[in-house]
Amino acid sequence: MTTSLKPFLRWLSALFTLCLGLVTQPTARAATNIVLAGEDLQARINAAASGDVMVIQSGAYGGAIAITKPLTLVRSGAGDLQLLGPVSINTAGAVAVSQLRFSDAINIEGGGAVSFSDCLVQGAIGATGGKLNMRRSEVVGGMRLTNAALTGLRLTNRIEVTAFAAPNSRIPLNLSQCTFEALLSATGYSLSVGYSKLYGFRINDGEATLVGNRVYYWDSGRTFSNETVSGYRSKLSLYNNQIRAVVVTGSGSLMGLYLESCNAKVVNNTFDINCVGSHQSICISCSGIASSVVIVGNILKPHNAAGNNVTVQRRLGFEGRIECSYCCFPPGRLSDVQFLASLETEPGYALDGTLEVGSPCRNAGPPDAIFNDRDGTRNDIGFTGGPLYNPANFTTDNPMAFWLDTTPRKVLKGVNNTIRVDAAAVAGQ
Ligand SMILES: [Ca+2]
Repeated sequence: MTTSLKPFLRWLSALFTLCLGLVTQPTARAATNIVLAGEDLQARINAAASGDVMVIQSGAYGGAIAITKPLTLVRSGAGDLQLLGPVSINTAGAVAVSQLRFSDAINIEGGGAVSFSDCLVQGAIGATGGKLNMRRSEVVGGMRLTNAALTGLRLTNRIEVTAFAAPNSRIPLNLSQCTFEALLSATGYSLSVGYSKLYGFRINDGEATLVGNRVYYWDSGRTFSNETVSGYRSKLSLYNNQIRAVVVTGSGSLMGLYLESCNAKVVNNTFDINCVGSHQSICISCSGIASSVVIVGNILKPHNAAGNNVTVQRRLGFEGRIECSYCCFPPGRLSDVQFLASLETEPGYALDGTLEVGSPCRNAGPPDAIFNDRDGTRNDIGFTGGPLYNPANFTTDNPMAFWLDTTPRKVLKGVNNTIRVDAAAVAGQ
């Protein structure tokens, strides 16, 4: 056997195994049920068999809807398909819904996999257990997850989203290219949030990786301390996030990142924290015990008219280690820590946060090649520096699929894996 054939034969073998897997699955015969406007949707759902597809004509359907078996609900026609009453989904199987508008709340139980594509949910979603998959959908009434996993792609949430599980349960919550217009807070979860817009973020007793996000906290007035991103007894990794906060009036500290008893890596982020009122603006505040905080290549710009601005704060009683290097902060800022190889000068960035041509942050980040920018030059300080900064990740409509032609077929967590792409997909695929 020639070496060049081996990958192909491995692929063929895998394909054969996959096909074998398919034919040995129970051969469910899903029927397609056409539901016409004016029909009793609940009665039609009751009459359908597990695994059936309901093709529902556009229109408004009243009454509460209960789904207690695996089903697929899709819209027929270009008009709005609206379910006016509350919807409950309670099955261990899979339910898939696409192009529906839900006027009321959705309650999900039973531990199954529920997916929404191109849906508008005007009420709240409550989910206990199981797994939610939401694509190109919008939720107006907020989400409350209890032990439920969530994968979101281009998911928009208009109000607060909370996820709750026992400490360090590590239930996955993965979001990319999403928009959260109010606080996203999770307890016990393992979050990965990439290339999304956030208003505020909080993790307790869990872990979170935030890459390439724009976090913008804004408030016209408040009377207590607040933080834009915060962690409590958690492990956090922040790469290439643009973290901005503006508070117009009020008293109390405004923080970009607040860490209490956390281990954190904070690499190549830009903090622009502006408490316009009379109190403190703080980029990073460290508190609690048993903490290790590594801060590398960040722009730290706390500012307000009163001049009470802190780059990195070590709060009273903090027990742990803080390492800061290759950062840039304007002159005259207060700090409780020492910075190594850093610049005390105006970072020079435009309104959108990207570096101006003459910015001193260019090629002034960590010099190790592993931090190099995508163009091969030395790391730029701030959110536009380093290998993970890629503005196209906010906009691509092309999902990518990888065939991992390695043995065994796996990608190691926490290790940089190189995936060679031999054939580019046709545009749009
Ligand atoms: Ca560079």
